[in-house]
Amino acid sequence: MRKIKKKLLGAVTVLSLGLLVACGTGTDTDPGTGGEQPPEETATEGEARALQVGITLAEDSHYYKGLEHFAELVEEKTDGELTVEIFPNGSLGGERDMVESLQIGTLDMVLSSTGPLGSFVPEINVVDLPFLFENREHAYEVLDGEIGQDLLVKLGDEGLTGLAWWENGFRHVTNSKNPIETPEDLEGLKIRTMENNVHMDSFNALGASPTPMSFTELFTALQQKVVDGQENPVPIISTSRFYEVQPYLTLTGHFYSPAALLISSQVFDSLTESQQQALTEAAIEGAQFERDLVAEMEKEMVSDLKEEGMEIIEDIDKTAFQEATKEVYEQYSSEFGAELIEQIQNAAK
Ligand code: EAX
Repeated sequence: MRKIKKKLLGAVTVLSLGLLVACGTGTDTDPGTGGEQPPEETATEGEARALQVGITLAEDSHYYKGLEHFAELVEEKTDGELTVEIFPNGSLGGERDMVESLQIGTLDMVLSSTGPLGSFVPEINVVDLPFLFENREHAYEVLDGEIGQDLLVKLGDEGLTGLAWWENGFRHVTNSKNPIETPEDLEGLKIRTMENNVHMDSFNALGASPTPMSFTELFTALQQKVVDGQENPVPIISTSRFYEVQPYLTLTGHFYSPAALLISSQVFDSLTESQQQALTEAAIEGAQFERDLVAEMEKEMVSDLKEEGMEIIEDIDKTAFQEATKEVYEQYSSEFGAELIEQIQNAAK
């Protein structure tokens, strides 16, 4: 509880800290580049600095635990020059809001799903195509390889520095109406999706009525039956307690859901080169840790959800869902390039 209070207090000061960050850039001096700054402003190295990172998920989530590990790595690698403070539960806004805060420099970092990222870099949506990745290793191959790294670089044009790809895992459908075994069972159901065109078009193709909204509004929307269902990976269904308001879960695994660890480019550029390197290394090592954690949580939490009373439909014919979403590939192949989509599909080992 004390921790929560501290974090809320932190959230109140984050705006002013953000302003400090915005005003405080330019104090970093690289001895090799010009040396125009007056000597009294050259003190970034050795000065402690806290980086705030916002997430929509709860304190027992894979995001939070992964970021705790990341924070330790950052502190270690920078000898305490940089520390990381985590703001969970959407206390700093939804993912889209937080990404915008990074652009203007009022928030340092966010760990965000690809949900809203296509509004900033449309090409990123290619990884959101339904049934694109055969398994998580396939996704890592693509995201950690040239394709995924190019997508992170593209964020640079938007004032965002992509440090590494983390993950949420494969997404599954829950709802309060009826057990879903075939696409027909989704017919007419109002399913909350992320604010993501590919996701919305996929649920349209499945016959559902997709309703995009921020994660921060989702629990209440489910509880008040504004929507019938939603889709998320098992660790999120569990740690966000969706089982309290959603009796049915079908393991559709229809999208793989990556997460990008982003830092405001204004903030990143104000750090020393060694701090930048430490952050990047910690982000990549943190990704490994967080992905392992997701795998572990997925294994344990399916039975936890059963114990919480959810009816879990595990054995479905996925090809029916795959067939139904084929049109989304046709729709997007000119936008993303049929070749790129094929390249991603062929990366499966
Ligand atoms: O990044 O909005 C969602 O459903 C996401 O899975 C969540 O915010 C994690």
